[in-house]
Amino acid sequence: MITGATAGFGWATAIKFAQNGYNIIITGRRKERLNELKKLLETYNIKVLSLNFDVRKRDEVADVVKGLPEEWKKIDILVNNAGLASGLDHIDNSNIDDWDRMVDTNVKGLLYVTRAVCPLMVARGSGHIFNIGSIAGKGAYESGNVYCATKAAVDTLTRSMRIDLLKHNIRVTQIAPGMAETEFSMVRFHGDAEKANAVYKGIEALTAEDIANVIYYCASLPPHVCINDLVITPTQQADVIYNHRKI
Ligand code: NDP
Ligand code: 8X3
Repeated sequence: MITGATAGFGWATAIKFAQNGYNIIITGRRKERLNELKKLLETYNIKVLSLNFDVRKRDEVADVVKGLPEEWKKIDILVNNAGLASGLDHIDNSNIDDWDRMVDTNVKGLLYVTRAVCPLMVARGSGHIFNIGSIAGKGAYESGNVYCATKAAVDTLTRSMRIDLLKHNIRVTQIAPGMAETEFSMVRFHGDAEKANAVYKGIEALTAEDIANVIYYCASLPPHVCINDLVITPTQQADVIYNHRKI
């Protein structure tokens, strides 16, 4: 089950797992994108269930998971990927709606989905949860304030979840990427393509496929091996502050 499969990492991850024979539950808010992805995934001869919901809607998340057909309740892998940055402004000048959007999606949404899916894994005594954090959760940068804080929350939640789920044989892995060229920056800058493109200028950024490959690698290790935390940046980026642009 992949949240936020309509673009970027989620989309690429769905394809990677489909290529390797997994049946997949894809989720997101944009229905047409889900329909398009479902058709594409089905070309790999797997089963696909498409669920159109917003991770911020607590009751809807619970109801959708509760209403899963029996055969789809055996979720082996949950990829908590749905998330976003909204705005890039100093703390004294930010749009509070942007803050709400990030906290509600990146932290509360991830929790709602986890709370709904986890008991299914606990009941079966196995499972693997991936939380998509960020290098923004490992260090703060100017104007990153609330986005960084939400990803720091994902970092801490991942560690705590791993402890809580230890006795249930559930692997919990955080993937913490650096700069990756997806729709992320277009969303962050509210559709301003010039600002979005400037983020990656002179940098060979990560691709969504790079992240999908890493997730698949972690998932395909033997069941007694759990990658706890994986930070991945482009070679031209050292951390949230230092990068080397070739311009
Ligand atoms: P994209 O914008 O390309 O994809 C984001 C996905 O999240 C979309 O499928 C979107 O679907 C979904 N989503 C957003 N809000 C909601 C919501 N409320 N309910 C359901 N789905 C939602 O970005 P990325 O693929 O780059 O981002 C994926 C994750 O990776 C995010 O958590 C992001 O913070 C993180 N990340 C990204 C990095 C980057 O540089 N790109 C680096 C580090 C981490 P829809 O709009 O259809 O609902
Ligand atoms: C996205 C990476 O550095 O733009 O999570 O915050 S960064």
